[in-house]
Amino acid sequence: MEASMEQKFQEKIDNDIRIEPKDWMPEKYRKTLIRQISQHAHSEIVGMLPEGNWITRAPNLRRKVALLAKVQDEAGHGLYLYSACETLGIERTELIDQLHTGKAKYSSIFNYPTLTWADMGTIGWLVDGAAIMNQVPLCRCSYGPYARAMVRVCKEESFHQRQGYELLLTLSKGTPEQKEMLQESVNRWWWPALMMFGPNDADSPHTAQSMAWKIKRFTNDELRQRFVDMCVEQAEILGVSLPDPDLKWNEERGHYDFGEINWDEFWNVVRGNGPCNKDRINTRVKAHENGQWVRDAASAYAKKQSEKKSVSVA
Ligand code: BYC
Repeated sequence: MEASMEQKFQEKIDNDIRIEPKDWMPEKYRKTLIRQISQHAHSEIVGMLPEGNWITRAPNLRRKVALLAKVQDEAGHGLYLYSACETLGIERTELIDQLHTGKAKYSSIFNYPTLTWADMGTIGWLVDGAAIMNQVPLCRCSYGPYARAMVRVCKEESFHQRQGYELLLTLSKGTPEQKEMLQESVNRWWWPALMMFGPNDADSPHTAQSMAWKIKRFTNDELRQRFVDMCVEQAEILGVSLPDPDLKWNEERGHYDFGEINWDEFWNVVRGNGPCNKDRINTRVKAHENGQWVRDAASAYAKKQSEKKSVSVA
């Protein structure tokens, strides 16, 4: 019985028919989606912290407004993604608890510190750039609510990437100190940005199954390669070098070759020992506790409204 349900499910996937919340799905598909979508939602929420640090220090009103809007967008992305995840039969409180207790992962990139103003531009260029590369194919993910959420997320991410690149372009035309700040920032973020795509395909336990289910449309290495190819030209326009002596065009492959990622550093950060992991989680837990009164007020209001409704129906 189960086998034929699974066959029908796979046929739908193979024919690019979306899976919706009430459709039958294998338990492993549901669990994989909960893992990936919640990790993604957590990344958006934790991702507000490195940039939030710089809102009060933005150099002018235009930059402050753009940065505020970007950080707010990320809160919104977290909320759509938590909602998409809840359609799989898990409560948001449980998801948030998994983040706070360290059971759920979030992107490694947000465990690095933002030391200079140039980091606001570099995050937009490289981190949002990598996010777009990874997320545009997710608009064609087989699970309907995730795919639909990603359409809006990607539109907003494109604005984030542009604001970052434009910020860096301004620095690239500035004083020698500004140019130096730009290069130093790119030097720190380049390798962590490449790590965002996850382990090499050979070491990725989930890729093969997620590709068969069309949750992922490209492998980690395919997306990473596209990202490197795209960045080289953009770096030239900015007049910065990318900190990789092995980066060079390979005529035969039609792609840039690049050096080996420091996977020890990657796994160390993923396991909770990066420069900012503890600080990020502590800050999130504190913010959540401080927001308890807002949740209480919202539930009290919702309860009052539903009482009023039931009185008027009666
Ligand atoms: N950091 O078999 P794999 C953003 C984990 S951008 C931490 O390849 P999968 C934003 C992985 O979870 C960032 N952990 O897994 C941008 C798995 O561990 P578990 C968020 C990582 O799922 C700007 C293990 O390593 N984007 O949101 O097939 C501003 C093996 O990996 C990382 C998304 O989440 C990492 N970098 O592929 C604000 C996009 N990489 O779960 C916000 C959606 C891997 O077995 N997610 N791991 O314990 C995806 O596309 C995929 O989940 C990944 C990983 C490509 C990230």
